[in-house]
Amino acid sequence: LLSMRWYGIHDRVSLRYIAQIPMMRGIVSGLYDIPAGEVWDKSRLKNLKRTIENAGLKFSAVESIPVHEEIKFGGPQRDKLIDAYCQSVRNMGEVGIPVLTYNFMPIFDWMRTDLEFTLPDGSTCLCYIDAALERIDLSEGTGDLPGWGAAFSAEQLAQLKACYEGVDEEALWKNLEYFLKAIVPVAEKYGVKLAIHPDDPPWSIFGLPRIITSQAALKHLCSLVNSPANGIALCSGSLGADPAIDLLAIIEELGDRVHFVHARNVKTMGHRCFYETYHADQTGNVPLPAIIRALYNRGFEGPIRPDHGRMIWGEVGRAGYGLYDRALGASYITGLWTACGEKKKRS
Ligand code: DNO
Repeated sequence: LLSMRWYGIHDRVSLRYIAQIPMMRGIVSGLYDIPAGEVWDKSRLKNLKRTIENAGLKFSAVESIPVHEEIKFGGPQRDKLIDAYCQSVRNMGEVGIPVLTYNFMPIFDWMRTDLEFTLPDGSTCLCYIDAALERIDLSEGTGDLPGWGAAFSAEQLAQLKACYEGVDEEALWKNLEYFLKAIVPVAEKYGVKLAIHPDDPPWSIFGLPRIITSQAALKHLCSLVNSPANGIALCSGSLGADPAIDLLAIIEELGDRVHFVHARNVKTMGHRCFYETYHADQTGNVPLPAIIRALYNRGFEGPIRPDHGRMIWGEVGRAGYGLYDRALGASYITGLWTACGEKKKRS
């Protein structure tokens, strides 16, 4: 189900424009004003769904209900917070939204060091350079840290970081397992497929542990609670930033647990150094044609969305989430998908 991420009525990219992209069918969205830890209200989810459906599209996935830090570091309030999370999942299921993506990255979500990296053709894209990350000074808080949506003051950040002292990868896995044991049965019962988003980039940053960083990790996650509802979001760009990760092998091994696909491309410039190139770049790290074929052959029917695009044609907007380059990405995905069907018809 070809989908596009939409940030709600304040998104500069309107639902009407998204619906004009050929073959576009679904919307990935969420209630972005609700703080982590609070229940996502059923009537608000219903309203959002109605708005999306009025544009002729389906609400194909929630991205994301944030997992409260206490759940991740295993704080004293976690049971209460997990209950609230379960309630949001129930509400989603009752409203009829089939997929939920979430992540388990401590404190920071996706991270880049430059949101306007200029390419030779004059377009700009997101990029990550490890050495530049090391130069980032967090002593004043997160400020306008590239790639990071929420802002923390210096005190908040210090407090949070202190909570993670002693939380190593093993402890983080334990906390993830604890969380999954509570939410997977609820998701299963209410018809929601969970899709964990890999860590982006898939390595530790700012000294914090990151665990969803490899094929083995994804496999381990699936085995922690062995239910079809406990799955993954195959984010080709996040995983593709590490050339050691074989995206096709992941589909081969865990294809039945891939519930959501973020399709994009990256190009490495060195160790832990990459920029986000256009979707169709055959010289990028991500073999999108082969990935789409593998998904097609496995009968993948979940939402697939173009991911971060470059800023092209003078567009201004949310870095990675403009209309034009993502629309090109969507059309590229459509072309690849259609070609798989044609090939099948001929053979
Ligand atoms: C970035 C997104 C991520 C993603 C979350 C999922 O553009 O792919 O922020 O939504 O990690 O929980």
